[in-house]
Amino acid sequence: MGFLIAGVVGIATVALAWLQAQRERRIDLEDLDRRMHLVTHQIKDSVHDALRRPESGTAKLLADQLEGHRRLLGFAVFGPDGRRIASGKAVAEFTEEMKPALLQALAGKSEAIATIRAQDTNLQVLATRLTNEDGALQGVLVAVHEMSHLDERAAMRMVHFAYWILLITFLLIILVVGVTWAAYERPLKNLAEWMRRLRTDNAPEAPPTGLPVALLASETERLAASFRAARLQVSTDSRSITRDHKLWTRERLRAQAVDCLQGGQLVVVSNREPYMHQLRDGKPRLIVPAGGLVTALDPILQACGGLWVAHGAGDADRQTADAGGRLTVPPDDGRYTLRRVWLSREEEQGYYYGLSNEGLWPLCHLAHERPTFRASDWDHYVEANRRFTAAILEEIGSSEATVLVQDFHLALVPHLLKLARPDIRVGVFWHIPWPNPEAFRICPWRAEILKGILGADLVGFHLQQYCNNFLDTVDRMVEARLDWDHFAVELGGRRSLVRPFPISIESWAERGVPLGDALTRQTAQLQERYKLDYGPIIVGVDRVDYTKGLPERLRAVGRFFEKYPQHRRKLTFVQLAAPSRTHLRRYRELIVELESLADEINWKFQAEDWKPIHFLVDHHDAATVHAFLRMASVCLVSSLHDGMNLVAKEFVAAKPEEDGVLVLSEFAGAARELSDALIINPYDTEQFADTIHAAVEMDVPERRARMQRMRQVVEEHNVYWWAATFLTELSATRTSDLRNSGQFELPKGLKTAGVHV
Ligand code: ADQ
Repeated sequence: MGFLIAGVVGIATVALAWLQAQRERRIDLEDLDRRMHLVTHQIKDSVHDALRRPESGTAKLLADQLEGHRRLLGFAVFGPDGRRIASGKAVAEFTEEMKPALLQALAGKSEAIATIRAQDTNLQVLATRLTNEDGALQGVLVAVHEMSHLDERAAMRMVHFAYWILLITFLLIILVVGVTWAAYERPLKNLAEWMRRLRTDNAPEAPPTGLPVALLASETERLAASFRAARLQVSTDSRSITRDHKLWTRERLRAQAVDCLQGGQLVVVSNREPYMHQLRDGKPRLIVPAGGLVTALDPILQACGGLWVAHGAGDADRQTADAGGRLTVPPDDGRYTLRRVWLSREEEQGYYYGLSNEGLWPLCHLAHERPTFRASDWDHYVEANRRFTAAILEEIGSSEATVLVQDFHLALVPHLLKLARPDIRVGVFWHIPWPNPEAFRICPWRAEILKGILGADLVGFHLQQYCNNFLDTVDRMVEARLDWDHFAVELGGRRSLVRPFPISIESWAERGVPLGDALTRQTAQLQERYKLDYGPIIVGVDRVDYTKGLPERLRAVGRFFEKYPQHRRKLTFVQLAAPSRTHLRRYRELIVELESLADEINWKFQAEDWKPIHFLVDHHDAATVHAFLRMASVCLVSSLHDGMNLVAKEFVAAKPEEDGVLVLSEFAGAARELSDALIINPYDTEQFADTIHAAVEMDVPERRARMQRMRQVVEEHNVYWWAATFLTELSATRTSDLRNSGQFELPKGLKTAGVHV
């Protein structure tokens, strides 16, 4: 770079100096012309007179007058026929050089001037035509001037100018560097020093002022706030877990919950119910719906007791609940109450399939699926949120309660609850990512949704990054006061804290799946049923959803068998795929696409009765999911975008023998915690296939070391830890009266009167 700048400055300097020298040479030439004209004019009359005499007398008569002085070499006089009549001594030898100008004058030009190269020098020749009164040609007077001094002077000037330009450039550079140093270097040094002190915990609250770039100043403030929040979080975590070295269990959570609830009731509200009844052969059959939310929250209510309010979506749900829609669950071991909310087909279509799954789901997941927003869906969404709120209020009556609102289906519930009961504590947990403000702003009801969520005292996301995105979104779309230092929002006199709570799972033993001999028997049955007798298996377990990267996964598995043929007939990939949201065309099409992709790959590589891919579309029970995870030597999680992804943690939890390799998408929240997984970009088929190969080939000590570290993370940060930290943080928030603030409006189309208090 330095050479380039020096080169450019050098070329520019030479060019400028040359131009300036040429300009001055032109001026010198004009000056020389003027002088030659003058001296020519002075002797012109004498030459006229002399030419009037006989030719032999002319030279004599002019004699010394034709001699030059210094650089004027002298004159020559020619007759009308071009013959030289007389000349000074010094010009006699330049007759040839005078010819071009002389011929022009003889041809009729009153004055002809020419610059001629002669021997070692340049000559300027001026030929003046002399005529008598009748205009008849008498002769030509030629003046010759030596001009080498002009060239010398031009060269000297060029060097001179070059020096000047270099000097000025040098001074300018010093000036620019000086000014830049004053404007940037010092403030940036202050910033670096402040950052160093921030890291070592001694920094003053505010970052240094006077930063040269405004954007840098505001980003610095946010960075400092995130840093402080993260440190606060780490210190809270280390206080709660490492100090007493005790793992979080159901019992410990129960004790913590009693403390936090202070006699109040614990209420969970979500769209999905933890226990659903479906008609099978005319009889109600119990189903635990597949999904991360149920996996995480059911153990908590089982531990603490309380109430779960959810949509009764099963076709046998009404006949298995009482008149109020209530039943105790789990059905064989009643630990808490499930209150089912009834929605009509039309409401379910608009609120659940429409706004929630075709609008908010793609809006929050950056998986290249365009969200669809319909005004009628929004109306149903508002109405359904009102219904859920009414059910909660009816259940809690006038008692104290802590309500945990779950997920994007119920964004308005926190606000509606606080309108009716400002005294209850409300926390909301958003199970999916929160996108950046640019992505979120396309939602037509963005302000209503944000205000709805901000009814909660505590807003939880899986990752700090989602918290940052949420606060940025609030900052740009709602008239609220942001407290970046404490990660809080103040709106209409209320305060909501925004915090990361990475969700997790309970152990498989606590989920009551078969272990020991029962598991061995179950594994043998599955192997026989699916003909899995060709060595180890690789597994995937997912709801069929376009965010989970399933086509990308199948393509990578196909490429793996193509690129590494040595693994054919020695490994089998099993995908457990739970149909999900099949009412929506996009989801139905995805199942068809996946089945045909699996068929294509199987057709290409299958040999004898070995099939590379087993694509098992079903909602499998927890025992089956566990058995497959336990059997597998490798688990593939390839989400294109995922809030957390519990399957990754379930696989780790299913490996007490500490063997097995997790291949995990960098776009799943779980990748932040499980850094010992092999991290992939699911869009990069080649890298994905190579990583499967690396996972299969990994040596035992490395597999164990990685798995050990991941198991420690999952054991320590289990779902009880998640619930305990959420409840503890929520119980520490102050509730305030929202109704009195007067600034908090109802979402469009909603009347408080509709909420039964
Ligand atoms: P989901 O997208 O539903 O949840 P995920 O975290 O992948 O997310 O959990 C799926 C659950 O369903 C797991 O417990 C898994 O075992 C189970 N499951 C999957 N396929 C199954 C099958 N075929 N049969 C039976 N069970 C199956 C949302 C967010 C996630 C977030 C969770 C929890 O999208 O990012 O991790 O909530 O917050």
